[in-house]
Amino acid sequence: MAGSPTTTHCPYCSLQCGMTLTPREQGAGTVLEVTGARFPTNRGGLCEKGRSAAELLGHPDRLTTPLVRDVRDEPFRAATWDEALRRIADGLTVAQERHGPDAAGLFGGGGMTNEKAYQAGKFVRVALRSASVDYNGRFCMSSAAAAATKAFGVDRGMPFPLSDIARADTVLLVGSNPADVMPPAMRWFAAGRERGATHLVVDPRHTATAAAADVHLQPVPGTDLALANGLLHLAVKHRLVDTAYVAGRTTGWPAVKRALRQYWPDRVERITGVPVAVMERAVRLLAESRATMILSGRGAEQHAKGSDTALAWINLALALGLPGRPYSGWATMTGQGNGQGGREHGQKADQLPGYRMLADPAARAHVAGVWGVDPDELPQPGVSAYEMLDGLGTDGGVRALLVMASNVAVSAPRAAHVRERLRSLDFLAVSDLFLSETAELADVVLPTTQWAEEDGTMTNLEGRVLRRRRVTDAPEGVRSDLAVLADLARRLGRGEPFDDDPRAVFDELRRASAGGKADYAGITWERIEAEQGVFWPCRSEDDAGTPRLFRDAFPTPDGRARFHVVHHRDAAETPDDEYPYRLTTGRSRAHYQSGTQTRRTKALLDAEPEPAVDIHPDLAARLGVAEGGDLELRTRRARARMRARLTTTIRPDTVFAPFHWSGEQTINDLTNPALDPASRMPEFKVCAVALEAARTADPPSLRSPEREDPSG
Ligand SMILES: Nc1nc2c(c(=O)[nH]1)N[C@H]1C(S)=C(S)[C@@H](COP(=O)(O)OP(=O)(O)OC[C@H]3O[C@@H](n4cnc5c(=O)[nH]c(N)nc54)[C@H](O)[C@@H]3O)O[C@H]1N2
Ligand SMILES: Nc1nc2c(c(=O)[nH]1)N[C@H]1C(S)=C(S)[C@@H](COP(=O)(O)OP(=O)(O)OC[C@H]3O[C@@H](n4cnc5c(=O)[nH]c(N)nc54)[C@H](O)[C@@H]3O)O[C@H]1N2
Ligand code: SF4
Ligand SMILES: [Mo]
Repeated sequence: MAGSPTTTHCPYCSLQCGMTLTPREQGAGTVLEVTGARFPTNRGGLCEKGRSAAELLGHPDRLTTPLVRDVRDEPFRAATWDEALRRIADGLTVAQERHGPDAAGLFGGGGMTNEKAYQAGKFVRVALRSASVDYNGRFCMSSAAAAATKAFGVDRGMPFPLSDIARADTVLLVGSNPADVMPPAMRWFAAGRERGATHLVVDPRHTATAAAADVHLQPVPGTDLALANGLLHLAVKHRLVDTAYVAGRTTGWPAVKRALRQYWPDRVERITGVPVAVMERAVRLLAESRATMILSGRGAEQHAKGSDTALAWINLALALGLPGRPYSGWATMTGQGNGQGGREHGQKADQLPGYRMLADPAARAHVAGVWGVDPDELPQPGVSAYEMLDGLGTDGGVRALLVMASNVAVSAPRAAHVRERLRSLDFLAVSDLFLSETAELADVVLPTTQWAEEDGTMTNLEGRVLRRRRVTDAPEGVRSDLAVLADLARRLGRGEPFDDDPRAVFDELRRASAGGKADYAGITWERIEAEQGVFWPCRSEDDAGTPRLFRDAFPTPDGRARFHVVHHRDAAETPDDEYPYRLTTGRSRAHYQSGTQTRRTKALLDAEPEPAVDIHPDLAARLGVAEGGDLELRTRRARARMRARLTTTIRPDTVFAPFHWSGEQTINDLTNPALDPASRMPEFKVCAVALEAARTADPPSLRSPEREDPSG
């Protein structure tokens, strides 16, 4: 029997491709067949991750019962929900009694629905009365978000629909590799090129995205800021600045113009390694086109100067008069499924729902009113994600932690240290679909629902609010995070009852966000279905929503965008005699994030069974490493080991490794947690590394001094 098809969205990235799930009988049971749906972002296209997503619904590793243990090194045993939740409530309460309210905390994720993200922030502020909440979006979007807020007065990843890419005449991608990370989005780039558009890519690797483009600028990792300033210096020199736009729509240009004098082309070539002639060509292409877009990705942003780097590219966009012009502007390609919504509704340490700021008295008063608490009872902003993890188990730090929808044991910088901090906690609870590397360290593990088993909303990279639909029942014994947070709030006995119905929570979120920057007040589930998603801000039910921002004004007090003076500085670590090369990290096409999901998917493991380090053949020859040979990577923090993939697509002074793997392939054991002062983003994208052909006989203890615990 074939059941009726239901349309919903992919569980993975922020493209949130529309997909249709159709029940089909297979053997003894029913499986869901996945096909692409004609949604405005993907028009029927799906990548291999989306196509294989349903494999995980009935996966044998799936957690279907809460797990507990009394002693960390003992095996888990199955427990009832009542016991598991009682233990969590006790763990959180005891920590607060002993060490104060902020000793209990929550670490969230940008993959959660808007309703869950909202509930998580409310749970910490109202039920725990704690300041200790932050989430993995800090590792993802925070630099671009900080820059956009400073320059434009609002942070919406793309201020225009994705399909506008096809209408732009020139597109520059900086540190963004959609060919691998959002393959169905490539149709819009291809359509643009068919119309004659010119595309430029800034990436230390000649990626699939760069290969499809017309111009590739291949800088030293961590030098994008200098490159942007250098391009703007040339724009000034060649009188390519849009002076009418600068005078009419911006403030702060004279100081930036003065500061740019230091970025003469030869100096910028020395810093970045990009030849002056290539910069000259690039700036002409950007300035002399009718419609130009600058699209930013994690390559430019995941640096200790990531927010200033994003500001440098925004300066260039403003000087060329792009933001608000048709099919033009600066945008960042948000990453996680709900990376955008996840940062709007209050799981970030300094934010409240609707993109309100927790430190703002008016924002506190509004949200406290919706939550039925006194504004003075709301905590003040807490610390950022890495700072929270680094302080776990210490004086003044979190002692009892609930991790929801993130696998920090693999994905946080200096991850071996983070695992050690997680082990030092008085109490750790993790909610996940599988026993992730973080869950392996916990006292209590909660099994949670997957995308096709729940209703809710997600906000994609365009700021379009979508409906995730429940298609199938969750396995017996599994509960949604929404219900878990409501139950825990009841057990903690503080505040008014929390709802566990996603629609009721969404309606509450609409009220909490009303009047804020990310205003969802006018968005209803019915409208989302009728209109293929609704773009925020949407202030009332007769407001059509806002697909394109900045046409007439910027949401700043004076309506103008702001230039910022920003200067190049070295990465937190630069190569030296001991660590002579640069390591950069990122994604490969078949795997997703910490790999909890995709390392369990047969189709994806077949496509990419293990990780590899990209290394230039010249460097490999110097090290004596052959194709497929084992390479040992060593930084000031730890060692890792991976196979070498020899490729001329990478600079000879730099290696690239994916972060999707665990065990001795945990590349984040090596990465540098140096933080951006404004966004608190860690420097995932560059650190100094030593490389050596690995001797296979090395015992594991010699390979990884920090990794004493075999579970790490
Ligand atoms: N297959 C797959 N797709 C994904 C994900 C996944 O894990 N797997 N994750 C999703 C998420 S959460 C995100 S945030 C997005 C991320 O999407 P992207 O930002 O496109 O992905 P990354 O691979 O992290 O980085 C992009 C590029 O930055 C380059 N780079 C490294 N250092 C530098 C530098 O200093 N300067 C510049 N200009 N470039 C540099 C890398 O070589 C890489 O090609 O992808 C989303 N989609
Ligand atoms: N070296 C390096 N490190 C990086 C990056 C990089 O480029 N380089 N990129 C960073 C970026 S951009 C990101 S976004 C982070 C992501 O890193 P993580 O936060 O670790 O991302 P995921 O692997 O998506 O983790 C989500 C976990 O939650 C589970 N899960 C999925 N949905 C739900 C749900 O609804 N509820 C619950 N309770 N669990 C759920 C999944 O099984 C998975 O274990 O990694 C960062 N780390
Ligand atoms: S591009 Fe992203 S949303 Fe689309 S199918 Fe692939 S993982 Fe899913
Ligand atoms: Mo991300």
